Amino acid sequence: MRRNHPPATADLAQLRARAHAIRRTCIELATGKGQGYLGQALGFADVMAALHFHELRFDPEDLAWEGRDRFVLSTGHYAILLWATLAEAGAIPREELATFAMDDSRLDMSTLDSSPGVEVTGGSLGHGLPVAIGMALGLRRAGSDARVFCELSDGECQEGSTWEAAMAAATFGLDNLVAIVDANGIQADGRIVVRLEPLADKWRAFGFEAVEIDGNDMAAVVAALEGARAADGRPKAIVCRTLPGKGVPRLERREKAHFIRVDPDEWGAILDELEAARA
Ligand SMILES: Cc1ncc(C[n+]2csc(CCOP(=O)(O)OP(=O)(O)O)c2C)c(N)n1
Repeated sequence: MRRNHPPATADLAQLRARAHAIRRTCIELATGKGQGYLGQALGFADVMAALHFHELRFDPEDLAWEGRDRFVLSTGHYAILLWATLAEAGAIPREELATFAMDDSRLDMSTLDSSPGVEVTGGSLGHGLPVAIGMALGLRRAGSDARVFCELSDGECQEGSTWEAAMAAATFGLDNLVAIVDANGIQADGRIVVRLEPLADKWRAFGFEAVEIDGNDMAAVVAALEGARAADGRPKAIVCRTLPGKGVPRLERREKAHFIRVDPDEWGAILDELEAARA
């Protein structure tokens, strides 16, 4: 049985509207807390919208449904984006968003194993892909046709564990695995410090079928996800170039966008800019 089966053709306007709503929720969550990992959330929102509302097979009413595709959010600090996406899908009640980052909330600043929709916690970077490979292998051995989508960051592409895992994925011929890299060009303290380029070629050299796209171009994101469906014995990688702060001009211009703190009265202007930029 397939629940939430992806539609045959993508409605790009609808997916863009989803991405906008997700961005809006991210800003509202950060506003409530007064700070947050908002830059990368806004940058990766288009990919999350396309993934959850076009590609991923899952049941918003039963996130633990066994036949689901697995989504591994390797960067646990992107949690705000996952909560916003799952709320948009109806998998998290909107009222619960008010508990964001509070003591005992399921919706923390980073993912917890008790959080909804979290396959594996991602606070310690560099572990998402290795775990995703175990999942993909396990699913295949169990005879499941479910796939595994693993988000990871360009910062994590500086970690050896990522490349060890990549080698294993190719060795096992895991064509049920899609690595989605958020190549946003930043890490904790500003620009990426270790040279990663040519990033897509590196994935190819490790045995992946890799494409590089503008991760803020909805048509390109959808095409890349659809292109990654081929059951050709090769794991897939989608390198998404994204813009931190996307959709809010004053945040797009920020040099340091890893963790956003603004004056309390600036949050309203940030939301206004999001709406104005879309109009
Ligand atoms: C193994 C590990 N080392 C360091 C950290 C601390 N840390 C948290 S976020 C972050 C930035 C990493 O950059 P990237 O993953 O590219 O994320 P982005 O800046 O795009 O959010 C770091 C170093 C961590 N969480 N885990």
